[in-house]
Amino acid sequence: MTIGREEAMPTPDMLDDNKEHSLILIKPDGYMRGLTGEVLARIERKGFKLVGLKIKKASVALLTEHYVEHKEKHFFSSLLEYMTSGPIVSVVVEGDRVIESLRTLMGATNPVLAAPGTIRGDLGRDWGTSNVENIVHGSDSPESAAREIALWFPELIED
Ligand code: D4T
Repeated sequence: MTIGREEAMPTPDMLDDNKEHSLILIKPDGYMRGLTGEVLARIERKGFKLVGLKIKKASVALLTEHYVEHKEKHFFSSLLEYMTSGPIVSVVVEGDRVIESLRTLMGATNPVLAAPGTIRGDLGRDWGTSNVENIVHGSDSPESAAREIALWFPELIED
């Protein structure tokens, strides 16, 4: 009997607690510019595994939770406007030291300052808008990753 690919590699229905995970978002500018494949390819070529993936327009409630640490900042309302301007691709990525590795791969927050070779450094720029359009988000610590994955992928988390 031939073993189908599905049988050989089942879709995860829960995350392995023993592995490190990061939540990546391809933000509306990245999605609308057709950079989803490029960003995912860079993550995969780096050697990490995609274990959750969806495309949706995020609600203000979800984004307010996601960016709760910035709620009082002057740029919060323009950040919400930018993040609701189109669909977002949310991704759970798995692998050793994935959080730190993906922060390095993404580059500095401001794409004007991000180093060449990074996602933001190679693909981002200033578009003359009031918000920083920087293509991707990546969790910045294990605590943030756990919180963010529970928000964007509650179905992958054990109760
Ligand atoms: P995210 O969280 O989106 O991966 O980005 P960073 O981790 O690199 O940066 P951040 O949390 O400091 O900022 C979150 C988000 O807010 C936007 N932003 C930030 C902005 O519009 N104006 C600003 O002055 C700053 C600091 C960009 C990213």
